[in-house]
Amino acid sequence: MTIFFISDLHLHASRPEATQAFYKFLTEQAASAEALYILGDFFDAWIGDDDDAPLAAEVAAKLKALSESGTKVFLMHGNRDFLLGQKFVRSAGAALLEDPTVIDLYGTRTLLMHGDSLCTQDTEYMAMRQQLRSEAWQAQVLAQPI
Ligand SMILES: [Mn+2]
Repeated sequence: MTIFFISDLHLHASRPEATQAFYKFLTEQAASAEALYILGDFFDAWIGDDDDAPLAAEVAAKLKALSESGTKVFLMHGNRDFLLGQKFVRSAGAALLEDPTVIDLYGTRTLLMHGDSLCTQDTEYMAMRQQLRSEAWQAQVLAQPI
C-alpha cells in the first residue's frame, strides 16, 4: 500500500490547471492509496469556513469521495490556510492533524510538520505567527463576515 504526503498546492481559483492536476492525482494515484497526508498550504489562502467560494466546496467534495472510497485523508494547517476549520475538515471527510504530529510509518516514527514553525531566526514572522495562531485573534477574525 502507498501513503502519499503532499503540501503547498496553494490551490486558488486563478490557477485552475493546478486544481485539475490535483484532481487527476486523486483519481489516478491517491484513490488506490492507504492514506493521503496534506501537510499545509493546501489552499493559497483561507479566511474562514463560511467562505462559500465554489473552489472550496468542489475540493471538499473530491476529498470526501476519496475518503469514502477508502483512502484516509489528513490535513495539517500551513502558514496560509491555518484558519481551515472543522466545518471544512468534516465536509472533506478528513481528519485535522496538529503541527507537529508524529506518526508510525510502517514501524518508523515519522515527524510531520508544515515547516514554518522552524523559521526561528525570522523573529518578525515568529511574532506574527504567535498572534495569528492565538485563539483570541482567530476568534475575533472568524467572527467577522467574509
Ligand atoms: Mn507554507
